Amino acid sequence: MPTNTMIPDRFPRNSIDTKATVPPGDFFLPNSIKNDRAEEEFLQRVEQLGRQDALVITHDDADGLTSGIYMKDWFESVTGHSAVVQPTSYRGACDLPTSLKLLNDEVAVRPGWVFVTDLGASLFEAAQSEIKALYPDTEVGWIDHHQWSDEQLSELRQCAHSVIDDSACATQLISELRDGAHDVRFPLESDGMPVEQSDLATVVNDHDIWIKEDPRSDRVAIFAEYADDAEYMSAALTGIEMLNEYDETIAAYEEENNALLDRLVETAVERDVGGLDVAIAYGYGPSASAGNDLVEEHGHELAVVMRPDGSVSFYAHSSEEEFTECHVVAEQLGGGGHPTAAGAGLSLEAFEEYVELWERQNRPGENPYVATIEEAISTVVTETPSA
Ligand SMILES: [Mn+2]
Repeated sequence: MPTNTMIPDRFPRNSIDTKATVPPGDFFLPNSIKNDRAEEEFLQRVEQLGRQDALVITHDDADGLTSGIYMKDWFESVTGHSAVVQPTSYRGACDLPTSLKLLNDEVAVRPGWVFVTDLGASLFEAAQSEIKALYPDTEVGWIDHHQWSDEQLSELRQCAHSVIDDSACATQLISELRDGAHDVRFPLESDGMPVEQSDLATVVNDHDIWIKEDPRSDRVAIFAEYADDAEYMSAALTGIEMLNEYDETIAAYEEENNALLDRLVETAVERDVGGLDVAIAYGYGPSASAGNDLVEEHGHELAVVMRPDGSVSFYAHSSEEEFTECHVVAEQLGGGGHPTAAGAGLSLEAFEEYVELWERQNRPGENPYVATIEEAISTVVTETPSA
């Protein structure tokens, strides 16, 4: 099957409108092909490693990519051996459990170390049997800052060296460990984090744990989101200097992000659903920022952002003084979340269904899924007597 050439001219992706409404090329590939490709790439990466080397598996956001590349840098500088980084998403192709299974089943020479950074307890549960099967050939070190239950932590400690601490993001935890400034001991010598990297770690932390005091943190996040993983990681290795060196690249990504944001907010339609003032936006882009603008600045009680891939997000005022049932609406559609931010996925079963949606791109009011979403909202609104 042809790969990139299978996207016809009918689906260009070269303007803000098309970037907002046309899914990226590989959206049209069957999952089985996406999975095979990701697994093949993973195996090629890991086959370069010897017994003394390390594999780092991490999340693919700013904190994940930065912590992954800093873990590699730390390991390589204190051991003199090599490490490779495998960025993954929670539900994407070749996720953590799949990667570890491949390592157990398909790789002839397994690396002596696997480090996992910025990935949470749900993945540990899914990968636990593979982690146990790696030992004693391979040892595992896990650094994370998400919520873990006591039971999960005690299971983790039985099969891995763990640093689970919610006081700072994963990148910042690695910075502290490498500086010898963390209470927990990790089985790698603390040789001192390069200052430039510590400075970037502070900015990543500001973003990742929502301190949001440093104006540079949004630039870092946008760079991580829009650049290729490899490009971002090689830039992050230079530390805070990255923001100067890549100033123009980041500015271009920011411009695109802002244009996508404006488009989402400007094309949103207003609906009254069971007495609730709802704004419905359609398109790819920074959906949390768009949702935030629609409720906080434009005064809607609930913002709905639908994407061409069938995913949909709900946002309400963070003050929790108005609508606080976003998670209940999302649950009606098979998703979930929090009272003021939640998400779900509508199933686009056929290609035709997608095209139908795409052709109505600039008219969210006519979108065939709006009725489904409004129904979910109105069920919740009628069940909840207003305060
Ligand atoms: Mn993180």
